Amino acid sequence: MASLPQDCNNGCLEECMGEAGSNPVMGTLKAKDLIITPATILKEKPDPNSVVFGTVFTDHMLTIEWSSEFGWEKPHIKPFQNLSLHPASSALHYAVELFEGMKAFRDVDNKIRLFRPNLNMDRMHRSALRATLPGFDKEELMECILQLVKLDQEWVPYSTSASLYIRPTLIGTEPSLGVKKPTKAMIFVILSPVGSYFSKETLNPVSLWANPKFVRAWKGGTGDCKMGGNYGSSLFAQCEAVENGCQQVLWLHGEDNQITEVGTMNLFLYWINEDGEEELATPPLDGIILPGVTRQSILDLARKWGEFKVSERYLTMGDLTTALEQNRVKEMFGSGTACIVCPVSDILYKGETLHIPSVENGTKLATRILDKLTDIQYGREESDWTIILS
Ligand SMILES: *Cc1c(COP(=O)(O)O)cnc(C)c1O
Ligand SMILES: *[C@@H]1O[C@H](CO)[C@@H](O)[C@H](O)[C@H]1NC(C)=O
Ligand SMILES: CC(=O)N[C@H]1CO[C@H](CO)[C@@H](O)[C@@H]1O
Repeated sequence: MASLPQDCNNGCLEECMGEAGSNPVMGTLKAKDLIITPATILKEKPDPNSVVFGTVFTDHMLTIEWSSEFGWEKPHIKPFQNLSLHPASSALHYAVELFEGMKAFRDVDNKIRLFRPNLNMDRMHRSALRATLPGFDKEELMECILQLVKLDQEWVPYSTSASLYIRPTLIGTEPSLGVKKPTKAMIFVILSPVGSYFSKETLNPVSLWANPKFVRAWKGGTGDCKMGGNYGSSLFAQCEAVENGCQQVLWLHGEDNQITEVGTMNLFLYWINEDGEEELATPPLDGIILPGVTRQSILDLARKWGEFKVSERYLTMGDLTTALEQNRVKEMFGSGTACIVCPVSDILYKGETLHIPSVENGTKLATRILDKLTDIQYGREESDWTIILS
């Protein structure tokens, strides 16, 4: 730390206290100011089920520049192109950066839907403030994103197993090596067609590697924000998981080895709890858990069903091993936008493989959730959780 140049004795405190982007005389983000420069050459659209996740992009992108001096500039939809950045840009040095992940779905009548995008905008705004990046009008950004998807609507796969992944990003572009709140920033949004995660009939289960020597997030940290640094620093553990024959990391926390998340997914345990109650449990949002839109949707659904207890509670490796010994575990699964639900089959922990009987128990709950959420996303069921592109 000592070697990093610090600017905090020349007015940083004052600067950090100001509410970024809130000065009414400065430019505010407005969708009606959109400048659209259409691409002249359109790319060939691939078969979404044969592309590797996140490697193919559509014809257009959205960019919006910000400075503390002028606020938000006019949003611009333009041909997909490389960014030109100052090499000192703070996103590149200090990970002053955050992102979102959401999807657009095409139904059998060719209507295009987004799933609870307001929750992504809320989370993006929270991440921005935590990263000292500028705030923005969430509805206006949403409208700009809708216009981008509309322009590239032919890229939303004609398939109810594929979708168009939307990646909003906000980066600090401060052209300075000083570790400080950026006075320049940029939002950009890119789109990528993605295939189905599963071959539908079978929910492929994953094996997990649980080793308390790595920690994903801690109280007071940034694990509850989708900030880029959280993910770059998780790759080393992910590589060890693979070296140990597992597919993903089960992130543990604390002396009691609390179960927190799996890879970049939230985690659910469906079991008979210590008190003999049928329960769907997921760790509480105490600052170390990323508040997933899928997580929230699963909690909302299960509470509405009212068929079993639904809890946001701590779960430790000890709780899990005892429950496994006593045959009380029904299913365990991860949740996220990419796969919706992803059953867990095994956990490698302290040199032993714990088998989770998700598949033996029919992945009944995971399958029910998957069916329900995909019915909503692909318009087989009308829901106020989706917005339709007009
Ligand atoms: C994005 C993410 C999730 C899942 O969030 P969704 O909004 O459901 O896609 C869960 N955990 C982590 C660490 C994530 O980055
Ligand atoms: C972007 O930059 C890379 C690396 O220089 C280059 O290979 C690629 O062709 C560029 N892409 C576009 C769309 O200009
Ligand atoms: C709680 C529950 O239903 N557990 C069952 C899950 O599957 C295993 C293996 O088939 C059974 O032994 C459990 O009873």
